[in-house]
Amino acid sequence: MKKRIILHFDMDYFFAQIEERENPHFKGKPIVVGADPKGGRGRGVVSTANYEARKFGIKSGMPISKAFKLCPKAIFLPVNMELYQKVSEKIMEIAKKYSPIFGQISLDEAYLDLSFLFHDRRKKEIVWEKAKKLGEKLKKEIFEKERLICTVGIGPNKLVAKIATNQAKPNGLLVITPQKVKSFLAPLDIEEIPGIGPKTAKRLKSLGIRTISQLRKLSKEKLKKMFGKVGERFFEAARGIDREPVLVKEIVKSVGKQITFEKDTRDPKIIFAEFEKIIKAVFQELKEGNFYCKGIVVLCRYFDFETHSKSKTFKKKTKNFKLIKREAEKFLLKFLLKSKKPLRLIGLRLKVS
Ligand code: DCP
Ligand code: CA
Ligand code: CA
Repeated sequence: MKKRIILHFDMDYFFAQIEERENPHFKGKPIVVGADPKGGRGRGVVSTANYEARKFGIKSGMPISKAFKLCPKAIFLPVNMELYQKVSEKIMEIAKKYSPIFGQISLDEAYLDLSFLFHDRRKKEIVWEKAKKLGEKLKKEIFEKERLICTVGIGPNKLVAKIATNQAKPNGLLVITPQKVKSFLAPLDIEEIPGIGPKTAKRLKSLGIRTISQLRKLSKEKLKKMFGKVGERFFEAARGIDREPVLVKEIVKSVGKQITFEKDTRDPKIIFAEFEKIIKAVFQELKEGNFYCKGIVVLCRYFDFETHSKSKTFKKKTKNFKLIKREAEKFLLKFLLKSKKPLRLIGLRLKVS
């Protein structure tokens, strides 16, 4: 495979940082963006928190009631998605100019393939030095135009670039040249490898494997036996190998809404009435964005946090409210029939174009 240079960047504490920018008097104080904590009785979750709030142990995805317990004096703000989306678009417009091979993977992060730097036939070291300069320039431009900080990771592939970003957070820039890949990865926790979540990590840790260098002791066959096809990817990732190209394809756009019931419920009247409100709100967004709907995802969380989703892609993209509503309600009904457990949350997302 041809030698590559990949840059990855990710905005630091994205939603909370935008709120800090919009409200300078919040700076230096703990900020939590997410559901309404309702004095500790709120039932939603934390979207993100700034570093001051993280010092109290507050994290993305945590119940908002727990965040409130950890730091009641934090500033709790609702999610202003419209604003974050606008800011995201501006940032991506800036980043895109740095390479024709640009792949956005979420609101606040993207990869850039900088391999064109190799075309300039000078020494290899100079190429990596130039990549670093581009990374610095990107950070500077985002800060000057948007007043927001981010972290940049640069490496010979997406895997190493992304891990470099995570290691350099916040407001950092880390370049891992091919010669340094193995020693860079060696001491890191296995969970730094994308795809190794808490469950996989637990199985590996039961074998005494905590770091990436320890992971290298397992053969490809053993990993394949344990985890199937992804096991092979873990084997390669432990050695810093990753062949995934930067995909220029646009990220799937979607519009959606979810609600957490005030009280867990099985009452179909309440459930379908709330769902109808969700459908209407989401359909309104579809209209405002002048989008077509390509498919739907219905989400349901039972009282014990067990979460399921059902999705469907339409044969033809549509704007037909009745059709979308019927399909969405069918899925919701299936969830109600599948289990007798009360529901905590329901949601609907439309894939659009
Ligand atoms: N987000 C969310 N719910 C989650 C995780 C993230 O709503 N469970 C939102 C809020 C984040 C944004 O997505 O600001 C980007 O997610 P990141 O994982 O990149 O986290 P942050 O940007 O907040 O922090 P970091 O500085 O660690 O990247
Ligand atoms: Ca981020
Ligand atoms: Ca991110």
